[in-house]
Amino acid sequence: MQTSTEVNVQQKRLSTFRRLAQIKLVTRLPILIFAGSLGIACAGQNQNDIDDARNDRDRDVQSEETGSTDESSEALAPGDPGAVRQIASTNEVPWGLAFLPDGSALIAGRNTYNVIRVAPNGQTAVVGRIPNGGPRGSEGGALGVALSPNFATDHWVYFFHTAPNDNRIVRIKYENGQLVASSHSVVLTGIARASIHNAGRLRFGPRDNMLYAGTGDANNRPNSQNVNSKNGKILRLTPEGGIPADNPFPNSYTWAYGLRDPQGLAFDSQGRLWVSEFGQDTWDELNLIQKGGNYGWPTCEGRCSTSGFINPVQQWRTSEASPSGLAIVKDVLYLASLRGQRLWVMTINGNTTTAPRAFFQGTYGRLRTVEPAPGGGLWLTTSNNDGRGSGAAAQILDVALQ
Ligand SMILES: [Ca+2]
Repeated sequence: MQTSTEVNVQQKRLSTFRRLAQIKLVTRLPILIFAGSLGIACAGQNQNDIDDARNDRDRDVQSEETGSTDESSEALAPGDPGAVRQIASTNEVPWGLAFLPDGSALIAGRNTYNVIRVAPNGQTAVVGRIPNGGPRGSEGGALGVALSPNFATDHWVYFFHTAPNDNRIVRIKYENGQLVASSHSVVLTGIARASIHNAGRLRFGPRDNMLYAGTGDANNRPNSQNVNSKNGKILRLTPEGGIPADNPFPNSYTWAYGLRDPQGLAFDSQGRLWVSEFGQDTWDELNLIQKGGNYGWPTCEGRCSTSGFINPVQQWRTSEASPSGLAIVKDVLYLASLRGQRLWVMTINGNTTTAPRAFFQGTYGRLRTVEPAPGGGLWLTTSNNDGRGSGAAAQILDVALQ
């Protein structure tokens, strides 16, 4: 734990802009609780990596990339982010985040394979560790987290993680405030692992109770167009790890393909799946997923006119997005951006969205995960300690919505 005094000392080390933002934050807080520092330092970084590392490579030109507008100083509309409260900070690198019925969240520590529970009052505890974690490279590790749709009775928590020889999905029961190590069971193996492009987000479909997983191309582009590869895909599987009978390709987990590194998945009020897509050097994407759809990678990055490919609904210069988490609340989409260091907000309108607007640009740094919170707002995690940012401890923020 840190006192408010210690917190303020830390804040004096921040840039002027960021310091002002933090002081504004503190004044909104009746209680500011910082959680324990439980993580370990990031593993060595491969500066040749493409995705997250673009932040490093292009930082010197980022100040010139001001094509978007920070809307936070303008009049707020319904669904816009409002007041921000810091719940906790941690030396873990938060990735997946799933809410428990009591309103606290289970968070995967990417680098340590620890699973931490964070309560809305900032109380934090390690509740277990994902076994069989492998050397994670730059972007692998403990990634997605999702609760079983029947969690109240079956207690299963699903994890997407890097293992020694693959990426895989496992499930572990969470009972009496702890992961039950003996319950660990493997759901799906054989997703190729790599230093980069591991994707990793997990979601259960709200209408079919099937498990959807975003997988990266594992830095091997042909994977994405091969429907029999588990990589570069949206996979759809039963909660036990089987292939659903109504999947679009025979004997395949593939639900959609032609993807590069889809780190964000979210379902809208119609049960449609939206996916954020980490592009290479030019365009990041927001895609509306169709069963069996081909989203174009590696032939296309961003919109193109190639027959048979489904174009993105929105696209961004990679300097302004490089997206990871995606959340939907009342059919407003929230896209967390790493290199772009902002939260993109847009409202679903039929098969498209309103023009994306940027919030928090430069205020909190790299944003990894955004999740709808039980109270109607969002929880948002920062990722400045993932080896690509300033090194500052990760923040877990509660964001009120208008
Ligand atoms: Ca695409």
